[in-house]
Amino acid sequence: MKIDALHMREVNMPLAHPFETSFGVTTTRRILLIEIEAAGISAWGECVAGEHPYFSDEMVDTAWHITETELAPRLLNADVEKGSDCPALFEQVRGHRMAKAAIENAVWDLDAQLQSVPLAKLLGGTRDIIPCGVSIGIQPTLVKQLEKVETEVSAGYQRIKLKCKPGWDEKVFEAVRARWPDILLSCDANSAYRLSDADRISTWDRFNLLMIEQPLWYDDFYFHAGLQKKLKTSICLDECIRNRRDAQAALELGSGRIINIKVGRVGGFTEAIAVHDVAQQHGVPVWCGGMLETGIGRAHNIALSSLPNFSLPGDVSASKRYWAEDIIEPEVTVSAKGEIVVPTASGRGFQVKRDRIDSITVRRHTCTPHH
Ligand code: OSB
Ligand code: MG
Repeated sequence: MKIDALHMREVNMPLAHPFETSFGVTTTRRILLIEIEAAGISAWGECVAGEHPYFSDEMVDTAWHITETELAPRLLNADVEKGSDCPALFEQVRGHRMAKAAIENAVWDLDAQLQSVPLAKLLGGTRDIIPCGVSIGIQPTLVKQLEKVETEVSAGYQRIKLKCKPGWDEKVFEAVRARWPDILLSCDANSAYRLSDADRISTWDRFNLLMIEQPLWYDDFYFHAGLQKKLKTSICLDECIRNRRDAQAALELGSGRIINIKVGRVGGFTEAIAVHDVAQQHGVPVWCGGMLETGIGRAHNIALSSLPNFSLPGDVSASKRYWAEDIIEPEVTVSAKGEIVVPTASGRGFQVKRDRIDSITVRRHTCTPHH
């Protein structure tokens, strides 16, 4: 495929509600979007790097720099046929997986459109509908936290995940379980605990959580194995799984029994599918994580979630939970049963609202091939 241009743009979008995790509060998202133009078609990718290097070592500005100076030139001066050609093209550049993923995913989107197949099918998806959960941020008060859970349980979401940190954990789980003894409930610590907390964490078995997500250091899966041995509750790995080798090593070590796959965190759809396959070979279920994406990243997450081993509800929820107005149409909606229908139209299956994107764009840059 001959790529005519790669357009980078940064959009700024205020979240409908601030989102607090153990590493900080987000009120407005700064998001790098990638648009690839080829054969008169326009394909999109979203970079999930955050405003600060707090979740991972990437952030919007490093992704912008690496995209402009390293990745876009490699893409534009190569002859890629499909998304899975991208990892080899970008191999010389170490790390920067979220920046790489945004481009690779746009190439998959392009390929799906050129072949007139749904992106989900191109990725190997088999599900027509996907089960959805929500990730609820840390709230200012316990009363507000319970109100949020009430809202999402009533909306039909199939799994509730509570963000937690030392000082905002047991009392919250206790209160939520007292009111909803039977819901599928999990927590996500985003690396806020240390080995000295292990005994206390092991008492959380009494809350019957589906999983405890990334309790220890963001770059560790060795010490997580020791913690998992002390728990009845499954550990779910997020931050520490960067690629299929990490997944294999972590599962061989017994570091967790569930993996959260974020396509940006592992560097693109090719690696995300590989992690999915490794987990499946180990009999370990996966689910699709979220990074407060716009509709473009969300559409890609829906397509990925249609793969067979995405058997647990993901953090893929409705557009309106995040944005007053999304940048795609139709917006992503979730049924009263907590399900999203996987689109059957060609490509990502959601139209991009270009006027809306233009109106929130704060910087742009176009890269073209050398002649
Ligand atoms: O750890 O899953 C996480 C958001 C930003 C950074 C990290 C995480 C999250 C979420 C939100 O949990 C998931 C969503 O997009 O709804
Ligand atoms: Mg997480």
